[in-house]
Amino acid sequence: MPQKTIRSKADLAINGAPPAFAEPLHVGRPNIGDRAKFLQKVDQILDNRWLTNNGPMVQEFEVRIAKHLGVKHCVAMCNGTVALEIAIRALGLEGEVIVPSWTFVATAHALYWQSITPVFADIDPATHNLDPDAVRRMITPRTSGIIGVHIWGRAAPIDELQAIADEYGLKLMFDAAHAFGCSYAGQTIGRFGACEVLSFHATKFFNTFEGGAVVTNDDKLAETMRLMRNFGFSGYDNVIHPGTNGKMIEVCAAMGLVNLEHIDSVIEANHSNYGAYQEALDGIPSLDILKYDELERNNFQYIVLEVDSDFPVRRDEIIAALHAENVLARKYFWPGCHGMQPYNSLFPDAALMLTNTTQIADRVIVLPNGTTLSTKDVNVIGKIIRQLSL
Ligand code: T4K
Repeated sequence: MPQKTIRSKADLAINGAPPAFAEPLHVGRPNIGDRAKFLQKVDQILDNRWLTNNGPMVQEFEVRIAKHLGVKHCVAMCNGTVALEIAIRALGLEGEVIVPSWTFVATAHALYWQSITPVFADIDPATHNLDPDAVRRMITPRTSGIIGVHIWGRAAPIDELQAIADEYGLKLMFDAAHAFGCSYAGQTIGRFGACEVLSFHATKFFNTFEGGAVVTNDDKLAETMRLMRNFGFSGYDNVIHPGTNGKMIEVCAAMGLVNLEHIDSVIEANHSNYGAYQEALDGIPSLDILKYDELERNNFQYIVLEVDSDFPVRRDEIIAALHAENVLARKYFWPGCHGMQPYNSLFPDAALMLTNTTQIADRVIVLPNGTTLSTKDVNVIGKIIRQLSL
């Protein structure tokens, strides 16, 4: 609940006024479905004494997710990062893999963790997604694949990336951590490339506490990943493949099943807040709110602002002013993976090829969204930013 009215700069917390919100507003506050139904499922799990290892909740969850996305297989995992690692290994990626630097660091780490070099390609500043021409420029004889990321839930240039992959004989997969419930050319994301990886982390608009999945239409790939996530076991005492522990636990699947029932209302809340942000920020010069294609399905989870250099205060000052008001805005994914360790030591000159990434990284602000945020809250956040623009 907002605490004050903002009529002038003197009403801002950076100028000594009390904060607009008594409690912090987070980016990625979890959306939680029917608590009673969830607790009932937890009781069921405890009664069953079946807590993990492909239990009935996980099996039901996989069927429901696959159906929801219209794909043949959903292989549920303990989190999105392990799902990426397993997909990368199951596809046999090696040497170098082209990825955007403009993504959460897990995309790059999932490769590096397996001694594969992430090669960062630049993005299209209009979409924040991989620029196909930049991808072409980064191909070498060591390149084995491309991981496209549907950043903010807006689809990567899937057809162009597939054409490049086909031309050069590369594997193509997608990090769809942001894109659950989104579409590309009217088709639900989840069916593209060799496979797509989802994250159901607490901060995602649909969560299973921690969780992730690889979705694919490839029977063989799905079978391999099922083995890999459970130490390579095929029945008792019979290990037929190298593997790890990537299993989703029952209580996470239960959370997912309950939250899945509420998914439409979460998207509705996100969409409505997004509209409220558009109105609240309308007409502020040198400030843009990232647009979603209304012809596609979106989850509207990410409210992304871009601040031009001629905005009266710098991006970091806006963030500081918002934090003073208890609005914990973020600058995802600054500075880009290439600016983080170990990549900035390994590739100290990477920024030369990543001019759009660097520019975008210096401009973005991500604002809170979700079912815990009200239109009133959005209006107050809009007023704070408007005062900063004067
Ligand atoms: N690929 C992409 C493109 C991704 O964005 C991600 C994850 C992955 C792969 C990997 O998927 P996972 O392995 O995570 O399933 C957060 C999340 O931890 C991460 O899942 C997510 N992307 C990333 C975009 O955001 P941090 O380091 O920013 O998290 P943190 O702890 O700062 O939390 C964010 C905000 O949410 C804070 O203000 C606190 C609030 N919060 C957080 C949690 C966990 C809550 O209010 N309640 C909570 O339970 O990475």
